[in-house]
Amino acid sequence: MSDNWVQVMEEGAASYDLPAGLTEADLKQMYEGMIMIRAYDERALKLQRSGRIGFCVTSFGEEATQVGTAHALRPDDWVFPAYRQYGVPLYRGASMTKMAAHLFGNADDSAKGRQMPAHYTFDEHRFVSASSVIGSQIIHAVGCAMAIKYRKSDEVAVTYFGDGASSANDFHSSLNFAGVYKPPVLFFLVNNQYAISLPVEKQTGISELYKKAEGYGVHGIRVDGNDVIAVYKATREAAQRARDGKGATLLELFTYRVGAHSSSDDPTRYREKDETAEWKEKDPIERMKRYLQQLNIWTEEYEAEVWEQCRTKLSVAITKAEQIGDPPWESAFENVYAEMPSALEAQKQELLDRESGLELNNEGEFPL
Ligand SMILES: Cc1ncc(C[n+]2csc(CCOP(=O)(O)OP(=O)(O)O)c2C)c(N)n1
Repeated sequence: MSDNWVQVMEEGAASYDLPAGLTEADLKQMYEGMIMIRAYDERALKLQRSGRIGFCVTSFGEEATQVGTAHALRPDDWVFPAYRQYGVPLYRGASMTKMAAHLFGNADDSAKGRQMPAHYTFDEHRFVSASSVIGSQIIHAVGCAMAIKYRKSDEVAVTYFGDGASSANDFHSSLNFAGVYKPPVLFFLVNNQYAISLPVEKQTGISELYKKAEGYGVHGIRVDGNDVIAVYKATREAAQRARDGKGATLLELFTYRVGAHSSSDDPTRYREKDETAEWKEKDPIERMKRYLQQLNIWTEEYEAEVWEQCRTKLSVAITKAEQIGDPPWESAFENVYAEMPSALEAQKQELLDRESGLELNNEGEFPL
């Protein structure tokens, strides 16, 4: 394996010195964080399959890429995610009620029901609205990092995107810019080996994606993305480099998308069961569990309690979110102008007037 490969935990259960600064409490926190994401995904998928929400995205098997990075960052670092990193605000302590509000797109949703479901945004956690336009968030992160640099602050901006996005124009422009100006930005290339149904080898000519960094003068490393401690260690070092003014790092977090692309996808139509089964064996949560067992800080009771707490938290938040109801129509007019232009004010008034005496019809007239 090349010098650029970062792994801490062996897939079995070997013993290693913990990276500097990590305590047993940190290990447990990361373990519990991964279980929270797993429980969240299981519940979201059930809600979608039972018709209570319209759509969701899951990240089965990719929990370590979110928790390992989040644990290494500071709360004031800026996050520009794709749609599969909701585990990061969860880990930063986002309210579960707000998370659930977004699943339902209800009046309490921070995006007010205007974003796609599963595209969370949290101002208070510096978690910028998730981008569905593949790769567009990479440029935003570089812009944010330039602002940090101009202000001579020591925050970092980080962005997450997939293997598919590493073939998008925005990826190349961003890396080029970062190579020249050296802003404090981390590029988390989450290589889960698929862009929906397209396997990585069919969409890019290079198999080790971190090598794309070198062409732009950016430092690149490959990390075992199912090893939460390795992800933490690599992120911490890259963030320190960025804070020290040494510029960007591209971290290829090598993992596998065990679940479907989204609730609208059926991966059995384009990949072999054996392949998925093989990666299930490399489950990041199981791997961490073996590590905790080896350190004698894991018990059956602890495990059961963590799951119970996560599921209860979810149940409470979902019950509440389901009762809240849709955002009011007039909220669609908010948050664009500080002072609403008169033409828009008139449209808003017209909509409200019509709503009051309106019988809904199905003949194509707004509102349907
Ligand atoms: C610019 C753009 N092109 C195409 C799409 C359709 N699309 C949605 S998800 C996706 C695959 C992205 O794959 P990857 O970047 O590897 O991320 P992953 O979903 O595997 O996490 C595509 C092509 C889109 N949303 N935006």
